[in-house]
Amino acid sequence: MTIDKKFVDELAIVTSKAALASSYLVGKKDKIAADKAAVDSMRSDLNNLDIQGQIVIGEGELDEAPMLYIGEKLGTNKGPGFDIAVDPLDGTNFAANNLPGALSVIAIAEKNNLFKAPETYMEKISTKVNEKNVVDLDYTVKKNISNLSDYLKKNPENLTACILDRPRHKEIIEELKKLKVNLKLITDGDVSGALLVTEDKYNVDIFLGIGGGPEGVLAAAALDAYNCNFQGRFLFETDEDKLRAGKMGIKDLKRKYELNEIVSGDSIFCATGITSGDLVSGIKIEDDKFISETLVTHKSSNLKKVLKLKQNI
Ligand code: VTB
Repeated sequence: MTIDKKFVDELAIVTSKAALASSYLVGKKDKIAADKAAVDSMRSDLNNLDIQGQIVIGEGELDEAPMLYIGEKLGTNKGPGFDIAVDPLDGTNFAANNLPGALSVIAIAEKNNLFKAPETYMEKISTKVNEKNVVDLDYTVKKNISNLSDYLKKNPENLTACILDRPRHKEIIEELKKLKVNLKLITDGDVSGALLVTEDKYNVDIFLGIGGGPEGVLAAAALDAYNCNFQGRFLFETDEDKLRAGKMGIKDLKRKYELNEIVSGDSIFCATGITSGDLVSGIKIEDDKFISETLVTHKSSNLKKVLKLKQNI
């Protein structure tokens, strides 16, 4: 089964309108308000689609998030059944502080084809090399860089690694520096970071490190359409995390997941720019219209493009 292509346009409109809603709060130093605007818009628009949707990656669980919580059913209850992953505002700090890279993101797959992940950290790795045993989450940084360098026939000093700039990555960053690999350090927004391996124009060869699990699942959907490699391992640290994981049916808490264990079958991914960033430009308002740019992918039709829309406000 494949997902009808019409949903690409419908979902791009959903993320565009969520991005517009959030764009009014850009630079207002209020992360919560900027997020809420995107959440409210996304929820009401998803509810108007003829789908039987269910949130598998959302704003948290029912007890902590009143809207777009994991398990929430969305749509008119007519039409195909979808698993839905949302990050209505990826990069809340970017939006609050008017910095580049805030996105509104959705991914969908056919029912039971998206990994149901609790909100925890995830150790991740992505590259455009989709060959087994070149880059692997279980290898050392040194081995991954050496393999990647051999495979791409590029010296380590000509490779670039993207990683969240966090104290927890001190050792990885030190090792990359020792290997003379160029760094692209990002302060937030690791959906976008993981996607920088998809095209040569971004000049990123490998994305690695620990970021949000939900962001990992979202990125995996787009990386699948680009035929890139992705592996992730959820990190369940607290007893509460472990309990939640158990409730969600995760038995092996240390398991390394391959991309197609996270997203399988057909999928659609849409990421609209709120502020301009590496992937897409932010919302622009012209008179009573707004212009949005959305990175869209649809696996079965091999669609990967930036969709520019001009819509009435
Ligand atoms: C990343 C990033 C997000 O969280 O997943 C990061 O993509 C990981 O958490 O934009 P820490 O900030 O705790 O390192 C965000 O920064 C915010 O959700």
